[in-house]
Amino acid sequence: MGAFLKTAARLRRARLRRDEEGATLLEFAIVLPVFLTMLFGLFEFAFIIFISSSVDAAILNASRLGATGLKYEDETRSEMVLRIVQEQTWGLIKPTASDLDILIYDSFSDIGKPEPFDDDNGNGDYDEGESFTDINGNAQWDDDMGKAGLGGSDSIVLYRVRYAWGYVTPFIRNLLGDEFQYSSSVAVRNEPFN
Ligand SMILES: [Ca+2]
Ligand SMILES: [Ca+2]
Repeated sequence: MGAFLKTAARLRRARLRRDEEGATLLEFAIVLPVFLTMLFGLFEFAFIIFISSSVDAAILNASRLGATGLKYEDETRSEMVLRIVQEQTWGLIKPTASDLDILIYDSFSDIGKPEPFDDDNGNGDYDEGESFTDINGNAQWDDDMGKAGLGGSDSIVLYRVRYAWGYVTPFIRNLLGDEFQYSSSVAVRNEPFN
C-alpha cells in the first residue's frame, strides 16, 4: 500500500512538471511573435527615419542649387535634382522624372491650395461647369494651383519627390505590405538671377 501511494505521488509530480513545461512553452509561443514584431518593427522604423531624412537633406540641397539658377551643361534641372537624391541616398532611392514635381507658385501661402472656384451648388467641392480661376493656365481646374516649371528670378518653387521604400524584413512585409510610400518637399524662393 505504501509503495502504491509513493508511486501515485511520483506520477502526480511528473504530471505537474509536464504541465509547467507546457505552460512555459505556451508563454514562449505567445511572447515570441510580439517580441519579433517589436524587434523587426524597430529595425524597419530606424531604416525609414534614416532614408527619409537623407532624402529630405538631398532635396533641400538640390532646391538650394536650383534657387541659384545654376545650369549644368549636360543635364536639366530635373535631372540634377534626381541625381542629387540618388547620390545622397547611396543609390538606395532611385526616383524617376515622373516621381518629381517642380511647381511654381505666386506666394508660399498658395502651396498645395486649389484654384479658386464659385461653388454654385454649395457642396464645398469643385464640380464640372462651376467657374474657376485658372491660375496655372492649363485650361482646367486643379486642386493644386502650382504651375509646372522651374521659375525665373524671385519665383517661389516647390520641389517634391515621391518614392516607395521597400521593407527589408520579410516578416514586416507580411504584416504591412511590400513598401512604404513617402514624399519629401521643399519650397524655396529663387534668387534674383536674371
Ligand atoms: Ca460645387
Ligand atoms: Ca488650372
